[in-house]
Amino acid sequence: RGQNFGYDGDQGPANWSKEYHTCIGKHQSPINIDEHNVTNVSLPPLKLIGIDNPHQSYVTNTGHTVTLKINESKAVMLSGGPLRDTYVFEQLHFHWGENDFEGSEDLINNHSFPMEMHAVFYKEDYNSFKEALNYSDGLAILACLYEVSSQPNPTYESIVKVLPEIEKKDMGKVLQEPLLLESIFVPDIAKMQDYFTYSGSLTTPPCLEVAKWIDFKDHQQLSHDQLAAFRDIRNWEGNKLTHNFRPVQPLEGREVLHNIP
Ligand code: SG7
Ligand code: ZN
Repeated sequence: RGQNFGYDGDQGPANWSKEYHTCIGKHQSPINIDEHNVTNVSLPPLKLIGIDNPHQSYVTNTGHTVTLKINESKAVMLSGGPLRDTYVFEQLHFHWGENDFEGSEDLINNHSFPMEMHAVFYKEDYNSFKEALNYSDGLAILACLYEVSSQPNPTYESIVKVLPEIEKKDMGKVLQEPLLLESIFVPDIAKMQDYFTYSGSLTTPPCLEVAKWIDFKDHQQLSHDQLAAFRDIRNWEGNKLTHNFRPVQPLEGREVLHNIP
């Protein structure tokens, strides 16, 4: 028991609930967001603080994804929008597919994107990420979708370049230059108030239903080669981690809000 879930066959998403009963809840993620079936709203401004100055960053191969953490605690915080409280940045990570036509977890009008980033925040009042997992309002997760571009995205080069050095599970590396998270979190800060939001779960076991999802409508770009570099890292079994996205889950009557800036 523990970290031995995968994305194929016996260990794949269809079998997660055998070991993790919480993966068959009624508020699971990811979902398909049907743009013709969202409720347009005008929420208070979403506030992201601490992303306009560079942070020393540490990138790790977890065997299920690549995560990025910063070394200061409570330096990056999220509040406003659909959130009642303040949330502290924990880590960000990526989901991708084996080709440029799939890989995102949430879909937009049933369309897949080649990659999706999740920036995970926990509610400050709960004092730690682990403790926050016990509460239905424990996490807020920012999601950003990627498209394929012909040119490499220079912002991501520092991350892409260390991937071969963290090829195996539990390998980690400090990025050479401090990273400006603003450029990683949001494609265009001027468009960050345009997003979808809904209540859901972690997209990996134990699939806890503790997250408010906030999906930016704007997309970022990565080149084919940059995307391909992620597919070359190895998973917890030592095989290539060619894909790590969970398929969409039933909406079960949940409402998806679209914030109009
Ligand atoms: C990724 O997604 C990792 C996990 C994360 C999981 O596999 O980022 O985190 C770590 C530290 O390995 O699990 C409990 C947790 O955050 C699910 O997160 S997600 O719902 O945002 N995809
Ligand atoms: Zn994720």
